[in-house]
Amino acid sequence: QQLEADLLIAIDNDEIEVLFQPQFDLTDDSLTGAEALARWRHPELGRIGAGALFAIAERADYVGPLSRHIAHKAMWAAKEWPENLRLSINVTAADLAFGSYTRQMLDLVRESGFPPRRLTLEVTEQTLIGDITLAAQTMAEFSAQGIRIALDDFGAGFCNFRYLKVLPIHYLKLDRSMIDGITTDRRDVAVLRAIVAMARALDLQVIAEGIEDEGQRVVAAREGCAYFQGFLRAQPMSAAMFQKLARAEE
Ligand code: G
Ligand code: G
Ligand code: MN
Ligand code: NA
Repeated sequence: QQLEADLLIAIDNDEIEVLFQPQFDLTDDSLTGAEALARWRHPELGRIGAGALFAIAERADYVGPLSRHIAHKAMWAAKEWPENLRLSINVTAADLAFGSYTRQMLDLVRESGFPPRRLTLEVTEQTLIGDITLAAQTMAEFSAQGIRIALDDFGAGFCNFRYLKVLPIHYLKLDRSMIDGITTDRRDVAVLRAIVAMARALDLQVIAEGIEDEGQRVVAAREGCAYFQGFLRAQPMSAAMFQKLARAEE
């Protein structure tokens, strides 16, 4: 297909864009870092989102190079940030299953000079379907270098609570669908409360994703979530815009 062929030259043509969505502390509203989100600026089709981009990459057998390119761009941007800020990068199933992924990521980290202790890898449950022992091993190798792991989109799929027991993770990132109803439905608050209690017992910090209004921010803070990300405060933005925001918040 044409798109797959286009993708093979997209990196060289610098068509892969990495945006940054700010993340904030729920106790004092301070900026804590950003999640890197990829888009493809296709010369004819315009902007292609990350979901479609990775589906095309999968078909082109090009997930590895694409992921490394995104991680490289994100880390080179992030090393200019104030040193209290963290960078989150998304990880796919194909990444984790790839034998030399850990070594290649750690090489990228070293080359970029971005401190590994300020890096978080966001892993979805869907990513973990397959060899859970291998995933745990890979994560432990990252952990040993100071890199933290977030379980992303938590609550969106089949929550396998066993993951929480066997994986060396630091953050639970609640899916937007877990947040949507917390100002309107008592059951949503009950579920949130139970998850935060469980997270606390497991020494995990909770990140609330998709906070769109002040009411949701207040409830998430009151219920003990540690961090949030959402359109209430900021959309994904260019590296230059994020850099400006970070300087202004310093
Ligand atoms: O920002 P957007 O709505 O396009 O994101 C859609 C999904 O794609 C999100 O779940 C996000 O985690 C994922 N995603 C965005 N950027 C990347 C990336 O660089 N790598 C991977 N593996 N997934 C990404
Ligand atoms: O699943 P993951 O956390 O990687 O997904 C990030 C995606 O969620 C991005 O595409 C981002 O644009 C989107 N997102 C972030 N905050 C909000 C929000 O407040 N509302 C909505 N609708 N989407 C959001
Ligand atoms: Mn994510
Ligand atoms: Na995700």
